[in-house]
Amino acid sequence: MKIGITCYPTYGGSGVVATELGIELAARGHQVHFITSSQPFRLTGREANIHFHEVSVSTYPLFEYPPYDLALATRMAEVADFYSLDLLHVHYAIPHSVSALLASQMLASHSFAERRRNLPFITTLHGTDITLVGLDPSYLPITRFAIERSHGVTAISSHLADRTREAFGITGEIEVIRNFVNCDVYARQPDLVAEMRPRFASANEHLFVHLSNFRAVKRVLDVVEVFARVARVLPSRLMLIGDGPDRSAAEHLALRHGVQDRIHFLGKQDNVNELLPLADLMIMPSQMESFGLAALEAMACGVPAIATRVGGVPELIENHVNGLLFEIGDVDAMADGAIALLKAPDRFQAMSQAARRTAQDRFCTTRIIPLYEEYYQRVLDRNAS
Ligand code: GMT
Repeated sequence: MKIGITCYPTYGGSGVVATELGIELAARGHQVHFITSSQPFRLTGREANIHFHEVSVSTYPLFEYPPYDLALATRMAEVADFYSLDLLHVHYAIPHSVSALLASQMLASHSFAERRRNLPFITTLHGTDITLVGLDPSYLPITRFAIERSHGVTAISSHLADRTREAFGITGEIEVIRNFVNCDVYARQPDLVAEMRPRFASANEHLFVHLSNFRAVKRVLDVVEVFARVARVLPSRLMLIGDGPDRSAAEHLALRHGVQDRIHFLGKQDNVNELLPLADLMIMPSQMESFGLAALEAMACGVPAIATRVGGVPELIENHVNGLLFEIGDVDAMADGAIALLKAPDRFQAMSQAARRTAQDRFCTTRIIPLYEEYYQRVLDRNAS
């Protein structure tokens, strides 16, 4: 198939899923065209079967807000026409599904190209496009409209599919295709761990990790609170991977607790598959997670997560089996849970193995990518005229 993919190309779960999906589809022989504002950060630019089309938004003194959505719609239509794309797959509803709708309508009309073409588009909902941004009164009607007009809609968890039906009154089909991880790339390689771990923790210390875009919804301050409590009892270090609005507040809190020297603020990192396996436990105390891709990536590396019982997280983490679940903001219970687990090596080992097994058995690329291929075919068959 010839597939156009649009996503936010910078750091963030939806962009990661879109990029990894493109890479996996290309490896299976599909031609994948990324139509994005810059090259997605997990692409090297050297992958076979992957093409990148930059959306450039020209500015003009009159434009207080450069019209990215229109430039994107135009580029989508041009690329679809020139490369005879079979479909577009957009990740994150706002504004990508609206641009795709426009592109699809442009291609169906005589005014754009001599040959009218049918270009179905699929919208994948990731979370904040529905739960936060999409519910903003200024975005809700257009988001609902573009979702309803999509030729296919997928959601990354059952929770998000239900939430979309409730909040937007969507009655059409929403296919649940959960997030995935490449279990060969995300895996603990003992030699690499032995080489890299001493940079972050000594042999007698426990190592925690948190990975996010440091937005309020991630509750990074709770990560520091949990870690500070653990560090009072057990020799420990913390790797904070990512950057965003709450980073400086996290730094101040670390100073207040006197744990600043025990925390590695690593900023944005490309090689998270090499960093995650170094840790013992992940901390993901989010206010909301429609899925929790960061936890899945850690679990594939045998690193269970201490997480909150929110959104789609319980579809991934089974409490006391492959991780631990807590109520939002209960940092004391999270710290106590982590300490108790780390003091019981057999229980910790069993949980680490269960985490890896969950990733392999339920969320591996080999299991999930065919679901996308089948869904693409279904949408194409339905829309063949
Ligand atoms: O969590 C974010 O702020 C980023 C956001 C995104 O779209 O980039 O993440 C959402 O999509 C991820 C990939 O599908 C999910 O793993 C996250 O759970 C989801 N975030 C929220 O629902 C808050």
